[in-house]
Amino acid sequence: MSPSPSSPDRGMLSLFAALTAVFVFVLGTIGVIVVVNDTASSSSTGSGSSQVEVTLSDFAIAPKTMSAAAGQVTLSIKNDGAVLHNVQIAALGKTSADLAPGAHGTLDLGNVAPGTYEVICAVPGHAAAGMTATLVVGDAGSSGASTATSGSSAGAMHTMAAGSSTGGDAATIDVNAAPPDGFTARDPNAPAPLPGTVHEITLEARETVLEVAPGVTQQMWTFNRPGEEPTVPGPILRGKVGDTFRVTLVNEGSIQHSIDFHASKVAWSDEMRSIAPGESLVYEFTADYAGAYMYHCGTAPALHHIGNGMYGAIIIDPPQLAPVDHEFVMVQSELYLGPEGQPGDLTKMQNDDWDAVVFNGYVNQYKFQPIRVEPDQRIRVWVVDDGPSENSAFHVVGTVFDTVWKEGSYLLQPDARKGGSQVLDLQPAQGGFVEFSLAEKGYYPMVTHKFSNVGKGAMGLFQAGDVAPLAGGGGH
Ligand SMILES: [Cu+2]
Repeated sequence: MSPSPSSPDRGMLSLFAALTAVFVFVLGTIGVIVVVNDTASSSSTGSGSSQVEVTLSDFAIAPKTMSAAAGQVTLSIKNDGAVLHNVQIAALGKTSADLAPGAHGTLDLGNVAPGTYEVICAVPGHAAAGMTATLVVGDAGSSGASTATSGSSAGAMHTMAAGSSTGGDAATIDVNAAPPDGFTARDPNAPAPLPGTVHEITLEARETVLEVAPGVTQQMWTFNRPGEEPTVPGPILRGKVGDTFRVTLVNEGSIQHSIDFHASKVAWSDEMRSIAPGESLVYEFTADYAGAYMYHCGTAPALHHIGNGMYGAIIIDPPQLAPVDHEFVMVQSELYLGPEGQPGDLTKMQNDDWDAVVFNGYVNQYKFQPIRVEPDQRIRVWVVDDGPSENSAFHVVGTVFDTVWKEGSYLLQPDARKGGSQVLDLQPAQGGFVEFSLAEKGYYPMVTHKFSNVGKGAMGLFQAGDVAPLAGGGGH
């Protein structure tokens, strides 16, 4: 097995940190805008030097307010957390190296003028999770240094969630905008089950700028097979009950990541541990249970890693799965936009304040490129709700499901009772499939029937037979 950066004890700390991050955030976040005293000369010397002890944890910086005399200032930093952290004072242009759990480091700030400076951990999401503090240099109060406290305004939070103090405003989605020329929707077809019974799979974790809606890009955190483009959701894996999956996760990113297959029974503190950039681990399990399962990164704050795209689906077919004409996969998830090209906004994730709900990672993509089938063909759609936080009421307008399989069990199959189903209801991390046919030529919208989300990107179309394109290149 590969190097283990976290012992079980640290893992437990990490879980606790993940579970409490939201509370830490609520109690601990103070946004401070730095305004350095204009009258203090940066060339002043001879004021002596000072060293400030700083302790990092998941997810706080202690002390919350630190002070130093004007002049040479050095931070002596210890990471008491279970994941990588650093220290950044953007107003001084200073960022420490990433410190591993248990590691010490120093950050030489140089000759610092009197003033009040915002201190954060610049690992994405960590500032929004609570890792902010204030450094007061000199007698800032009486020397005329001015400070401005922004409190917990949304704007300040957005900046912090991006892990940058130059982030700017969140990107916005125009749900009526058409994708750019050359746009290709993600292939909605379900892959065939992997051949054989032992599956050697490598997944790379990385941070990648992807388009998530027409004209809108975000730095998504992703899984991809080697040599393939990173996507959100990650690759759809598929096998049979009894198959062994031997997955090597390689962290090709710049922050820690991990993976958690809901189809497996393994120790959370071993296979699901977080690994640092450049590290890898092997996650092996036998799929003993049929299901349409979520997989995801669980690195704290897990909400940020999942909300930022680190999820996919692994399908373990039930025995005697009936033949159909088409099989598709829809992964429903939310988008919480940060500034253009930057990571999603953890504060929005904490508040269930999504900007979009999407099928297979892109706003309304199958509205603009309908999924082509023929009338009366038998269609199976696997649906997995990867959330992180919103449910799904999967519905196809203009048809009735005659087969529903949810969370490992058939809820409905064709028989003499002639039952029909209108919605596959899924909570976050649930999955299943529906089967149906489309009776006539035409277009059939696919939605989550939680209708507030339809206008936020959770809309696609099936096209049965040759029919004229809809006005505007899609449906309504
Ligand atoms: Cu991750």
